[in-house]
Amino acid sequence: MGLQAGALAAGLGGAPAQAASGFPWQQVPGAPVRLTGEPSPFAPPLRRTLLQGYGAIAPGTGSSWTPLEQLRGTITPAYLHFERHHNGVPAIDPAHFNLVIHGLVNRPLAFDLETLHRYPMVTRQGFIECAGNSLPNSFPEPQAKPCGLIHGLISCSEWTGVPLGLLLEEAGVQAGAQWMLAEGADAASMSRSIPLYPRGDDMLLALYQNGEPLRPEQGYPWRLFLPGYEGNMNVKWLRRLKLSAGPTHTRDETSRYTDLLRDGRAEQFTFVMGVKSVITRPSGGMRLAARGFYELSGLAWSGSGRIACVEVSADGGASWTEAALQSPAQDRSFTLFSIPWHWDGSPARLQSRATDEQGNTQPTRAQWTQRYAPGQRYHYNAIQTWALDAGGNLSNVYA
Ligand SMILES: Nc1nc2c(c(=O)[nH]1)N[C@H]1C(S)=C(S)[C@@H](COP(=O)(O)O)O[C@H]1N2
Ligand SMILES: [Mo]
Repeated sequence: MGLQAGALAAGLGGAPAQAASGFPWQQVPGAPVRLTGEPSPFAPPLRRTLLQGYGAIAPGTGSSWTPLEQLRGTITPAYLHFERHHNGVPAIDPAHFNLVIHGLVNRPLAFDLETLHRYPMVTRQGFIECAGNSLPNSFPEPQAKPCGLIHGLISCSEWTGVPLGLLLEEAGVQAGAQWMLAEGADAASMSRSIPLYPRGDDMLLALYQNGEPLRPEQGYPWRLFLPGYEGNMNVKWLRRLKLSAGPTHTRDETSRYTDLLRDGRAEQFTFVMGVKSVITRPSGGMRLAARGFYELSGLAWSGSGRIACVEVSADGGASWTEAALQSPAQDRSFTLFSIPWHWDGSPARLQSRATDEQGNTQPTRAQWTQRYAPGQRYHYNAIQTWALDAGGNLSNVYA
């Protein structure tokens, strides 16, 4: 499906006069330096889209979705990182806040911000994805939504913080402790049980996101960052970790996030997010102005490791071609892929299919729905199909 771009720019035409005289901005000094940067007023404004399921009754309970199709890169700017709050964003002053580690430990400890800053920190890139991401595609009928409103409950950042293992070691984890309860200091007291093994070494108490202190909506002054694990476990505004022998079975992990299977059983504790990819450009709601050259590009990620390969299809999965990975594939992070394509003006069905280094491959929608009971909403990672009609319009369809 490869093709050279060639001759997409306009010819010089009436422009020679300008080429000689220059642009008006070259005639006067530019604006002064300023304390903080802002996007250009001439660039299209970038916004998250809000979903507030309970309306004015509980405006803090809901989500905001990252406009994936308007961004291009592996790092989500902090002001566009998706949000998911179960009862609003608390305004925490770290002067009156600490993190307690207790339960099955030799020495219960409390850490404040100043103390935490004395510990060595590590930096790593990684995504956070809500278990409910892509949920609109689990509905029986395809929703006419843009990419970011289907798949935008994921964002990827560079996180910096204290390895949790250091703090746990200091408290002295007792032999019988296999799990810990993590509780947030928000009005939801959001709580999850987290196994200490086998991934304990990866866990981070994150204090910085993309180089700046966490923003309130991302958990200021600190949050858990558990690479590859479902978003909900990345507890924000963390107030305590209680070491325990087994899981606590909190409301947040029994009322939600379990997966109902076809045979009537339910799977609990699906921690690792599946392998997934989506073509962000072009995608649903966009329009191709003319036939000819296009670059199909998008994002791939997996909770199990690095992305090994992304294939793209323009015929609804009948044939596949391997896309180029545009960024070094990082462990449990966004990976960019792209592939050149020539649109001949006929209807097409654009798909991408990611495979990770563990050999996990994205299922088709039929495979995914066959595994789960009707009404299953969480952990949707099936292949996305964008239908392109002869008029150049793209929309979300089920293949
Ligand atoms: N304390 C607390 N932690 C929380 C939540 C919450 O409501 N309260 N939401 C969880 C959910 S469901 C997700 S998907 C992620 C979202 O993180 P973000 O808002 O930084 O994108 O945070 C998790 N941590
Ligand atoms: Mo979530």
